[in-house]
Amino acid sequence: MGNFKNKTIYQIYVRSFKDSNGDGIGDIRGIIEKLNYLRRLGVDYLWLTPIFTSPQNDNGYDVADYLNVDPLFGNMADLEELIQKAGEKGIGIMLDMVFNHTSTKHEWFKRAMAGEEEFLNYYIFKGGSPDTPPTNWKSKFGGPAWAYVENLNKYYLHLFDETQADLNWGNPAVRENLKNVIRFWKQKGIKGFRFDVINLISKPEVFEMDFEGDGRRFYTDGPLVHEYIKELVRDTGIIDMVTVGEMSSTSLENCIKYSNPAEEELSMCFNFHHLKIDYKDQDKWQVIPPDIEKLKGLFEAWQIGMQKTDGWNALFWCNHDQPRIVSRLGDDKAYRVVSAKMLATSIHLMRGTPYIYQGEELGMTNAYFTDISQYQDIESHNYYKIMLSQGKSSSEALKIIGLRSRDNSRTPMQWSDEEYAGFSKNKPWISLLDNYKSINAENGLNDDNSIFAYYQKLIRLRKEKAVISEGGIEFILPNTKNLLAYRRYLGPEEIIALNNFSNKEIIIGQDFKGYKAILGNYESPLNGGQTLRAFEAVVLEKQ
Ligand code: TEU
Ligand code: CA
Repeated sequence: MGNFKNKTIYQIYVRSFKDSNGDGIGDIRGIIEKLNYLRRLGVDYLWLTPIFTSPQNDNGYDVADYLNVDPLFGNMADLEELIQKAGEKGIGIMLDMVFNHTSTKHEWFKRAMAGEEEFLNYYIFKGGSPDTPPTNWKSKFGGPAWAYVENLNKYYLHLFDETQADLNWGNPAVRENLKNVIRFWKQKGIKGFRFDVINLISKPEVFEMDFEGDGRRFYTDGPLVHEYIKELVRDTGIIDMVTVGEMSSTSLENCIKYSNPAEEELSMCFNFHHLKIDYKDQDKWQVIPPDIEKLKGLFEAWQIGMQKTDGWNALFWCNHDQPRIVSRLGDDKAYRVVSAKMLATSIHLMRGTPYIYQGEELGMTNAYFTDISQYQDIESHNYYKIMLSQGKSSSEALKIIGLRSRDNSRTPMQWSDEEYAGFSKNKPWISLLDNYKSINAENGLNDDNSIFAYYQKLIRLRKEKAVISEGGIEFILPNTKNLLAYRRYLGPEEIIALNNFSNKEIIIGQDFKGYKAILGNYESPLNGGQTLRAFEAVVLEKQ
């Protein structure tokens, strides 16, 4: 297994990072322009969201050709230059492999639609009549998971959009083709891979109706998923690279297996349980206040569960599918800077590999769009319609979309206070936030107390202190409400992180004698951490 324990990974949502040619869409040359910024931050890998040829119905998660760069983002030479120049700065490039499904514009799907038997078997086609789909499963983007094709008199499965057809991993030819994709990019100098919804690739033998849910229990962490991953990793020789699987609605038990080095599957897993603490009944579209005590319980269960079994977590709050964390669990008004730093502290010192999503290091906020036309995301539009059809008023629906939309994190990166936030010379593909005049990278770079400077310190600490990258973890003071506290240990070394998730003072009542504060988000920690102010975070080291 590669050494990733003291590394930090930065996620780039390419279309919103930096536009180099003025078409309003971020691109590969834009990333090249910003390599010095990324180096200053101190990150080790850049995970680029899909840059492959795509009709862009789901912003590149609908791939039409895995071996080419979409002209929207540049060309192969640009990507090669990025790999080269990033490499010179000690930064590796990771690509995002969308292997559960292809775009319906992919050659394979087109040939299936033409009725070619060989290619029908690349996807999951089932017989049925126009009004009886094979099962009642739901797409994760709303509506049925099956689309009917009249001339074939068959349905195909799409767990996501209708234009994203699920591949049939049971077909060895599919698996071989996907291995060739990995081999191709590996030989270009790619240093790691993120695998999109990789725990959904193994579908059950028999397709059953789901009378309890949307069908996910039949295909999540499916019957052959571990075998398929092992085979892919072994046959492409990527065991020493950094690999992360995005695991949708997964279980701890499965993530232990996916990430345990002895299993030779992946380096680590993303799971989303900690980001559902403000969902009612696990339903993203039913908003409730975040349950911090539940959050603490989940962190503890996953951290301790992974530690006991030699599994490894990806540590993250934000990505291109999630609202901005400072708007969600912090306070993006009165305590924006302090709460952004606390949220960073709370996960960066845990056992696992931290991920930073572009703009998180600036404390970028949710979009606060006021009109449905400002949203670009397919999921937001689908659910807006679904909510209206369920009888919600448009203002109720907009309020929910405002809190939940994936576009919250997809607004253009705020580089400076120049026009269009220094992101582009022209109007960006999605609305900019008004707050870019004050929240921007230039300000972050010029202020020793900025959120950016704080992330630099966290990244450096992980490299300097083996207790953070390699040490054990134990949760402490679990009964103190709104406090997330843990102790890291390695031989004589010890670190304690105290994080106040509320805007009220917390009295801890323990004096931590013999410890010294080495980092905090307030000027000076009170009483060595006995009292924590609103959203205060303190990191103590044993002397
Ligand atoms: O996301 C998978 C996924 O589970 C999310 O889309 C999730 O269902 C959604 O955000 C819930 O609201 C991955 C990618 O990260 C996402 O951008 C893609 O749209 C999706 O897969 C399909 O490829
Ligand atoms: Ca561009």
